[in-house]
Amino acid sequence: MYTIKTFQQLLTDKLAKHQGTTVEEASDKDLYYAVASIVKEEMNENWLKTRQKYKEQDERQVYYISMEFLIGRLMESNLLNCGMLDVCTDTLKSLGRDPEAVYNQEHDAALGNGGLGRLAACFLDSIASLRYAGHGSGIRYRYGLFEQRIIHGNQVELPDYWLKEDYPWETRKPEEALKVQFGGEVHTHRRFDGSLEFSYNDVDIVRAVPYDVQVAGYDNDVVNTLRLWSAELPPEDSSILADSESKYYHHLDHMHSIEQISGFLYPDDSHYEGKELRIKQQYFLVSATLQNIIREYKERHRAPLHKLHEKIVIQINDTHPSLAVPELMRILMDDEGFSWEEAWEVTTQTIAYTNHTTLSEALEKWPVDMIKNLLPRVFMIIYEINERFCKGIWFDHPELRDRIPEVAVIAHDQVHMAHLAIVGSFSVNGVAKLHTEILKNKEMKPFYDLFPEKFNNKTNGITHRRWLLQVNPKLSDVITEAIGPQWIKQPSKLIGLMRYSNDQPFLDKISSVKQHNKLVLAQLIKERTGITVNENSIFDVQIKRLHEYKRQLLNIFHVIYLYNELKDNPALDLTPRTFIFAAKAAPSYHMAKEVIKLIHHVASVVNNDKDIGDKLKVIFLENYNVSLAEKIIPAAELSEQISTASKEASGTGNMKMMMNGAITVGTLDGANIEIRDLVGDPNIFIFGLNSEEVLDYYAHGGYNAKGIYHTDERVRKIMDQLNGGEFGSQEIEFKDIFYHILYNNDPYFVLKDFDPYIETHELIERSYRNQKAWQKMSVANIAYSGKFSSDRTIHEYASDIWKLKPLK
Ligand code: 26W
Repeated sequence: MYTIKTFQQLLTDKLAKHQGTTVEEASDKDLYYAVASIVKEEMNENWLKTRQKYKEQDERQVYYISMEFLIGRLMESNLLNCGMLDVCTDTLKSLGRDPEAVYNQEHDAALGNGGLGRLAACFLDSIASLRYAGHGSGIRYRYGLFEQRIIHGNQVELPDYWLKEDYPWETRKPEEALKVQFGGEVHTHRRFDGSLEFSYNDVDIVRAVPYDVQVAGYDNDVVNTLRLWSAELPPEDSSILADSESKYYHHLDHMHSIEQISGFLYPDDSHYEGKELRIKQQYFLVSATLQNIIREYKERHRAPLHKLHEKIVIQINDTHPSLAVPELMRILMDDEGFSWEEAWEVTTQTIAYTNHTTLSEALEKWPVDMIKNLLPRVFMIIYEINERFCKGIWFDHPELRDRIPEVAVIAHDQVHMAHLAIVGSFSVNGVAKLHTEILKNKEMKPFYDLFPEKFNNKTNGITHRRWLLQVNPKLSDVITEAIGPQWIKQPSKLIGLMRYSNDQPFLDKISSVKQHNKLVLAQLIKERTGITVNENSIFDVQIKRLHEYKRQLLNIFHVIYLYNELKDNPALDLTPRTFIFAAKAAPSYHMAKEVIKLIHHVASVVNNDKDIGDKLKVIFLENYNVSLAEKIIPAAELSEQISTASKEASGTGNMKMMMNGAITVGTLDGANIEIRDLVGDPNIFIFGLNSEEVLDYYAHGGYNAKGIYHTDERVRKIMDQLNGGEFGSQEIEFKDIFYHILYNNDPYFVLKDFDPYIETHELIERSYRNQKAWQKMSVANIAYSGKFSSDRTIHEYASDIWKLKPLK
């Protein structure tokens, strides 16, 4: 392994050879590229070896298809997994350079919206670290998730052109490009043997070019691949000689529309929109991935494709890649000569589906005409899948006949992607216990009645390597000092920390690490916002996408309530608080943007009120992304997980903050329930309606938001302040929020949960005053967080769904 001396030498050579510069002259960017090139070379050899081993051992492999991989920066995680993080950091320091400034040169790769995309990235890390043969497959969007700026409290979106500088972690593989077909007309011919043949007229051909990103396992020499597809004009089309201006422009237009397919990531994860470009992206990803899988299978095996499912399993991340079902059918039948029955057998034993949301407005349904025009052959297959499925129910389950419209793949001129995914796969999983139960007993009940064996739960997880070891080195050291380093490979060992929950010197270390991390965050806040926060205040953190169901509004109502209390009674003995928010709203999500604006306006009133001083501060950090999360999470003391019960499928930020010693204040929703089951009620603050109560209100009514407005003075005051423009100016009022809550009857139960939320925060306040008790709670949370490592999750996927054995 490297020493500072040998690493220095390497770096010097790299700088000289590649950039023609010296350590002294080099910019941070030069150093960044030089280090990246060292790491990439280090991984290359193992990359090759890993592929060879997979070939030799010929075990089952998984392909994880996802429209999103929110990988963030890769420099530190690659260095860490290759065992070079410390030596690299020390070397840079020894050269008088700031390692963080060098690492920060990397543009945060935001090829995802939030939870679902970050989960995919954590899974890749765990798959490689556990030595599984797993490949990620996604899209190389030229523009990632928009960059958020706040102007006068309003979110504005800037394009995220993350590829404007060389991306050192990718390798373009043009020789492995494939073709994906869109549009055209299908003609059916009958062959002599009676089988059908399909030919096409006037199709548009798109070239799918893979860019491979290495995924290094932790300290195990495994390097897997994340393959990202880019859409290009096929070379034979680009040599067209235009003999007129209009032809030339038409040609450019055509090229542009093809390149658009991998042009940008759709930034909306709340409301499904039937945009044609989006379905093009989905089919592009799925078709390229499946052709690639079949090609690799043929290279590796002499066995016929009838055994595909014995060697390959495909996990689809939500319904976004659910065209994998008809596309695999198409390839097997049209290209490989399978009968329908044979193709169906293989397809439904190969594909497994993960559901990430039960919000009806996010469920994908595509207009039949759109799919028919864009993917005529695929549509024929979907049509046939639907026919056979519905007929099957009619004849085999007469008791379910009147539920056919509810479960049909095609109904009311729409293709229901979740239904397609369930019917076409052998496994359907939710992402936390409660979520899976809601799928089985409510959202997807008729399917559960039909195929109970398909349904299973896989509670989410996060990679503790990035989210603890990498982002919180000081805490990691304290942990290792106490229980040894085994937790790094076996995170369940963190439970050993419970032995120290009465050990005052240990508790002191934990709390001084937190204090240090708070100071670092306070500095960042100062740099980015100009606001000085009290580093002895409670750091109360809510960081996640902005959604009504996540209820940032409830949090800001609490802030307003405290502000009002302090104004009424300046002598109130209150432990100072810093409320930290970060959140992006989907560009078209009006209510979410109103909440961002409200947070800013409340912040400017509270932060500038001399009576309040540093008792309350409200901080909104703009442009929330993976790198910002890495800076906030180690400093969090309170983790706000306050979704309307039943709405948050799992949550993963809750796990990240718990692992870094924050205490959760939350509803009984998603994985919060499993966190509580582990740490026990004394180590978590649970409040509010539970999912049964919420679902019962939705089903039977009985909730009256106006009633609360009229009876609870605190609520009425806050609402009237919004309506009266007290947190704005004459032009800026928050009437939309006011009317939405009162006249749409507060669909997310903000007012209903207000009182228990306030009461719980009062309890939190009292608990925080007993620092020793708080530290013990913090340790319990870290100790029990091992279960939420994505290593555990991936073990479960590998043993229950994928049936994979680790590489020897
Ligand atoms: C229609 C476009 C669209 C795009 C993305 C709809 C929905 C999505 C995702 C399903 C949203 C998402 O990220 N869901 C989150 O997935 C996480 C990982 O499983 C869970 O932890 C979160 O609770 C869930 O909201």
